Amino acid sequence: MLQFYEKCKKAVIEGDSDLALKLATEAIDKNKPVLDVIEKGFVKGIEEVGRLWEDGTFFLPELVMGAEAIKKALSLLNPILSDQQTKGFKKGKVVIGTVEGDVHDIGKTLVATMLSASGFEVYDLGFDVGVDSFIEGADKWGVNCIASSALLTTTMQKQRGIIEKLKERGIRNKYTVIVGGAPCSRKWADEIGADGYAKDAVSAVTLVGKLIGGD
Ligand code: B1M
Repeated sequence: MLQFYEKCKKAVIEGDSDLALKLATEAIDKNKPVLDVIEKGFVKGIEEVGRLWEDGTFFLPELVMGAEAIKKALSLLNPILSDQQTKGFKKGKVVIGTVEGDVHDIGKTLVATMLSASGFEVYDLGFDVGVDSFIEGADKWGVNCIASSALLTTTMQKQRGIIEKLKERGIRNKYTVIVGGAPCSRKWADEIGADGYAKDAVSAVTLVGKLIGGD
């Protein structure tokens, strides 16, 4: 299995979308554990791409190609992930998105998929989502939780913006607010007054379960 994960990782590092898609198809056909294939294979690949980009080995085209390769694989694997989980009654409603000015949506989509696979009703606003859109969505769908993802140290300030706007409107207590994304931390969540922080998709499910799902 390790060798298979390595192949997935390599396909993303090489920005080979066709191979990534082929490996995702093989994972499904051979009934491999989809979450492991994503996290131990494809995600390791995009993390390495990020590292190589940071140290100057890769340039923007390689970063984009790596992102396209993992997105191709996830377009097949995410729906399967949902189907593999048990679907029971809906535990609560969550609106999720990547904050304004930020197009990183791979991790956010994984979190959204895992939440809906775990029984939450999820409204995914996509990426580059303005503060007002989060709040309008929350209001429109009557959600319990507003979840925002930020991958840039600059855009994470928008997570603070969501909380400030809720306070300004006098509705802060109406929603549970959680944050996540690579530059975020428990400390950041405390600093901005969020109700919770999760470091990855699996802990996001546990966190939301504790906060709104009655777990
Ligand atoms: Co960009 N990028 N990028 N990028 N990119 C980072 C984030 C960076 C760390 C790379 C680096 O320097 N090593 C760096 C940010 C530096 C910083 O702010 N300190 C960076 C930069 C600088 C940029 C640009 C500015 C580059 C440029 O144009 N010069 C630009 C910004 C564009 C913009 O947003 N305005 C840019 C662009 C891009 C691409 C478009 C090419 C592409 C994104 C494609 C896409 O998402 N559709 C991209 C990618 C792929 C990355 C890296 C390599 C990988 C991100 C990723 O998908 N990881 C990234 C480096 C890295 O993170 N190692 C990098 C895999 C994903 C599964 O993990 O998103 O962390 P992640 O999600 C995890 C957890 O964080 C958590 O759960 C997920 C699953 O376990 N999580 C949550 C996420 N959201 C959550 C929400 C929750 C709970 C948990 O609750 C609400």
